[in-house]
Amino acid sequence: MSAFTGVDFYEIDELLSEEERAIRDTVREWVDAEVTPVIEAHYEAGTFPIELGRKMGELGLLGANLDGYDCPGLNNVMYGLICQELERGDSGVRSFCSVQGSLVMFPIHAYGSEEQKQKWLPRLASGEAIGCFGLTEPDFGSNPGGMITRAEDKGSHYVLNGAKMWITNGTLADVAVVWAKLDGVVRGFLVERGMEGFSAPEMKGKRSLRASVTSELVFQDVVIPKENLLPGVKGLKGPLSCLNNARYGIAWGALGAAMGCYHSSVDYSTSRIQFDRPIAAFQLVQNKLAWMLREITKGQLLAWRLGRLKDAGKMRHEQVSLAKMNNVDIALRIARVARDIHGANGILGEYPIMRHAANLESVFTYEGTHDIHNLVLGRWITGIQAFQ
Ligand code: TGC
Ligand code: FAD
Repeated sequence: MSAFTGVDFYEIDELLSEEERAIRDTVREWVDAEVTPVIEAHYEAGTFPIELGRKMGELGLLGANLDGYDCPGLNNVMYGLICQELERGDSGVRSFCSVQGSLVMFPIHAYGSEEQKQKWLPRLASGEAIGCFGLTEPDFGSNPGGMITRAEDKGSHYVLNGAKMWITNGTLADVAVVWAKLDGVVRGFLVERGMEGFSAPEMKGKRSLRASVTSELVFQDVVIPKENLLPGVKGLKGPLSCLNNARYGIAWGALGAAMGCYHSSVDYSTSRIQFDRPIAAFQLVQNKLAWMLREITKGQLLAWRLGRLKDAGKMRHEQVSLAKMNNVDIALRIARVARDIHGANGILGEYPIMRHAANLESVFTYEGTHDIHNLVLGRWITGIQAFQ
């Protein structure tokens, strides 16, 4: 395949600073050099390329938009561009970065005690430690407010009981940010690897996000020291505020997967000959390519504007919902059209198409399903919640 040089029909590069472009290009080169050559084998084997996690730390990609505690302190557009390039490699690689930075480091940074920040943030930023985020339960996915995982205050410590499911990086994690009810109120707890009664078995049999570890978290009378409670937040807005950051990154990341599919489709269709002509010469194929470019361009403008709003401190969570929902939706549809353009070859692991398509099925569901985001927008438009 030809080298990927970006998709920039609307000269969006002009809207980026020199530093933003430089960071994107560095990550792009790294993905081409170190992710693309190994990712298909990991996908096939159902393993996460753990060494890439550490490298992401070395490159300053973990917690990239956080300040202090050895975090890189980049702006949110830079963080978005990082997610875009990582997900062009694989959604599982971007997931690792999203979970570590937005779902583990962010809540410790925003809601943790000084001791918690000192203990965890530098190690998480370097990739020396891995984190996970436990919100979803077997019976509470879209409706996390119904969670049954409970902490009891025993005076000198808490005792945690319950289970989480579908937790990215769970089995690998040194620290789990676990959301549980304490006296009926959702609170965040730092559960550490090795605590008695805590286990994190890996979930097997996924046909999507195979180059990512997904786990259950099981808590049986786990003794949690008092200092492991996140002191700075109470209620469901704690985990939901973390999700805003991760969903923001996904809005950019999905564009990367879409760009990978588009790039492969242009390459393939200009070289594949049928009826004595490259298939790109047929109007129907051109229509598909033009549609892909149209949707990617619109998605880029959404993500860029959202990033500027976030950097200005003006981003509303409903705006994140719109961008996550739209960009994942178009990426998934682009992956399906790309599979069509590649004909039978489109089902082979030699091309990234099926991997992206299968991954995006998870991305469509996690971090709020497509329809949950529709309902968030519906509530913003009408003032009426239609969740229940
Ligand atoms: P609701 O009454 O709307 O809100 C409860 C409190 O939270 C506040 N709030 C938010 N705060 C910050 N950001 C947001 N996005 C917020 N949305 C709501 C709200 O103001 C309220 O605050 P307060 O002070 O009044 O208490 O809550 P609800 O129970 O009606 O639920 C709303 C709903 C359905 C939108 C929410 O539960 C939801 O988003 N559900 C989807 C669950 C979800 O996204 N789970 C993701 C799990 S993590 C994951 O998937 C990681 S994948 C990792 C990877 O990348 O690999
Ligand atoms: P459900 O909530 O059961 O939804 C099923 C269907 O019903 C969907 O189409 C949904 O849109 C629809 N639906 C639900 N409620 C309504 C309603 N009120 N109105 C209309 N339609 C509705 N979670 C974590 O906490 N941490 C993680 O790290 C994490 N990683 C994940 C990794 C992977 C690979 C996957 C697949 C999931 C991960 N999740 C994680 C869980 C993810 O967030 C949930 O799967 C997601 O929130 C949806 O929950 P559910 O799967 O239980 O689906």
